Amino acid sequence: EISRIAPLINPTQSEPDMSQPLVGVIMGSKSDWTTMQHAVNMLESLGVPHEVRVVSAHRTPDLLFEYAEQAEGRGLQVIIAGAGGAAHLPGMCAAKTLLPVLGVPVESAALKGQDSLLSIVQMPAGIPVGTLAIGKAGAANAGILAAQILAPKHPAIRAALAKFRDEQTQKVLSQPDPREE
Ligand code: RP5
Repeated sequence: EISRIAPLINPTQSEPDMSQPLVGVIMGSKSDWTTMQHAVNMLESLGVPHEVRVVSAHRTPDLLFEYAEQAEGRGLQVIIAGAGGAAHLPGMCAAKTLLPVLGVPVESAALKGQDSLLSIVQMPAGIPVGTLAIGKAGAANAGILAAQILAPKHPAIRAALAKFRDEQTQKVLSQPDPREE
């Protein structure tokens, strides 16, 4: 019966406090920003409170452990970790937290990010990393997926996601001829 189905949105749930980050976006190097900015842009456009940090698994391993261990206690609910090459940042981060970790393989110069992808996606059973596509698409989708993880408890984020989907659909439908600008 319809009446037994809980409403999709509970109006009593509070809107996100923008001063309390819910998503931590970390990356192995400043050089990853060109890619990872697409995750951050998506979080911004969906109204998801977030923070951004360079945390390197091999150059600052103690900082990585500290960040991952403290993330949940600081109120984060999802971590997006981008790295390239021997990209162990997402996996090591996931090993030190119970928060869901989304991994973004950054496109490397030598192997076009296939090294990053395989390093991140091939986690042994027990410590999952939700791995996205290489590069810009993966970063943008990590931002969207983080918002989708948060959406059930945050009606404003859910509404932003619904609007984003609708606008994306309308954009395609309104330009059926690919030759038109
Ligand atoms: C990884 O090594 C980083 O995630 C980056 O993608 C790659 C290269 O880093 P830089 O040498 O540009 O700092 O740790």
